[in-house]
Amino acid sequence: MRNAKLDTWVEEVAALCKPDRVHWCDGSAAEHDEMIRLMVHAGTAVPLSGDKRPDSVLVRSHPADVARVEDRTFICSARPEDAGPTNNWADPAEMKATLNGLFDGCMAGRTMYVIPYSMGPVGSPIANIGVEITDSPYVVANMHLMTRVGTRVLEVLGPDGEFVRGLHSVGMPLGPNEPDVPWPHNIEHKYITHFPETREIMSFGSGYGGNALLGKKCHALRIASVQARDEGWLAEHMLILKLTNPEGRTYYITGAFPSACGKTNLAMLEPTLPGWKVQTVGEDIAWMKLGADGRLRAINPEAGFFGVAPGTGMGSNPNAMRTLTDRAIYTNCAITGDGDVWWEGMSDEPPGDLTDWLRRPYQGTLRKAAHPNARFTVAAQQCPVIADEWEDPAGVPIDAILFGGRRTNTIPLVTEAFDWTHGTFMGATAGSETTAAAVGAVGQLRRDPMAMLPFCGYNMADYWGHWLSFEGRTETSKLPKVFFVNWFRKGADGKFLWPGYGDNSRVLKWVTERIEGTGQAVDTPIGRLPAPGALDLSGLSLHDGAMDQLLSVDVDGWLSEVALIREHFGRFGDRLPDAMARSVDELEARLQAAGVPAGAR
Ligand code: O2Y
Ligand code: MN
Repeated sequence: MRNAKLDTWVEEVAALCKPDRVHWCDGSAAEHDEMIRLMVHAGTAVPLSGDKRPDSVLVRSHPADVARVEDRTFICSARPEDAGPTNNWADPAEMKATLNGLFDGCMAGRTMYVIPYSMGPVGSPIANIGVEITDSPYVVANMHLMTRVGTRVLEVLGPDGEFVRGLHSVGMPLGPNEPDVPWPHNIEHKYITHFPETREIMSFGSGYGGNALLGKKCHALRIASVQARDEGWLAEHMLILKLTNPEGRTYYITGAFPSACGKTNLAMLEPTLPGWKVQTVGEDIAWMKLGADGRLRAINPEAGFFGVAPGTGMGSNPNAMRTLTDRAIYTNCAITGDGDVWWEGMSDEPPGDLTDWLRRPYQGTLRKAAHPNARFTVAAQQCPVIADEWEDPAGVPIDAILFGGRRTNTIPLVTEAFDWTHGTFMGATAGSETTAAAVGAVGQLRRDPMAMLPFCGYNMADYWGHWLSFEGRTETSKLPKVFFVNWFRKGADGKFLWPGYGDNSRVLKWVTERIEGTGQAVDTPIGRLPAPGALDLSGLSLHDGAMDQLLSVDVDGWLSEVALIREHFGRFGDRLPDAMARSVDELEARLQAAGVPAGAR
């Protein structure tokens, strides 16, 4: 039975975009192979060596289309105040008029692909269906890996089911007999637009990553965050990991870290602590709903990883490397003379005979071989540490939530929140130094609340209110414990104080001990820090004084932080929840009390 609303929409889009043909995707292996063949034929992709990377290709994008474009990303809610000060707002009617002009005839000379996909296991009560229409075989091939595509989705959708509508075009129509270019995009016009009230996405002009694979950031975060607010659940920029201790007790932990801050590494971590095991449920997005038992249960709505390649190696993330055996799409990596890919961090020394991502002979460290936002796309099922329950339609019960950021100073290695409101405050005030995942300056401190700054589809102050509301939706004791972690603190010599990677398991161990009530902590003005000796540092040699710096409260640094938090909160005016305003006052009062010598109090 066909879905009438879908059929009508596809007809309308075809009439507007005027493609040469329309193809309904079935998600089959044959269809995937055909997309790869088309990309190779067009010069978009090159096949990699069958010995080294079987069934894999390298794609190189246009150098002007390499990352998410936040300044071209819009939330087109009916009222500007519903988008809030952290989003670019545009009037929905005006934006539709602009886009209809751009989309008119934009697929001439191309095939229009209709991709029915499920975010989450097909038919799961937590899953959600979307349909992306695109003119890019690269998008189809990536959506095959990142979501569940095909006929089964249409069956679940049924004749009158609802779906998120995503329309995407590279924005480069072809005239009769005009040859295509390897990476079609529109240099002049780029728009990544969201219409939260009508659950629509329209993306024009970019073929890259989160701008074009509409199931990911656009649907699973920006639109889903609005659905979650309306329906009482959470759509978050979070990894989900399963942690097993040496006694066999398991814990599920989510972690919200800004883009390219090591979520994939943490989700696949190899603990240095003997007997501990980490398995992956998700590495970028979590949807969490309250279960019948009152606990938050999370699913990973995605089916694959679109991971940052540079920095990924056997040292930093061996399980990601073991996932990349075959059937992967690499984007903007360097290629070796014998048909393998390479990027900075894959090995200490670059291989000889290397061609950089811009197709130039590699000339040493002056220029990067791979683009800093180079990516791999691969099915999650190939990950050797994927948890058995990663596709459980009921989700996994969450014991702890970690917030984090890339902070070279002030923020300790790990801090436990006093309670849910304080945890929400920690998330709301998270800051991080920017990375290459989005176009713009790298290394600047910006507030990135809950790592959702670029992904929250509505007013961030209302979003904090939504987080706070969970205390009233279930028993407080059933909510996950909240922690703030910072792996990136540096000493006076500019070197990292904490080794990170597998040694982060030491912090995870303390988190589980706090859940069990056995881990020792000290109350400080900023939250609960591990008591001296409470973190398991066995077998680890750190610089003298490193732990003192990692686990102490820099009162002056924190008072400066309070001033920055007030500035940050000031942007939201009277929309800021009272509990957040109170939390900053209370933090400041605790810091002032701590900074004053006892006799003077
Ligand atoms: O879409 C891109 O070009 C990179 S952004 C990205 C991709 C995968 C996972 N997360 C992100 C992010 O920015 O958080
Ligand atoms: Mn992400």
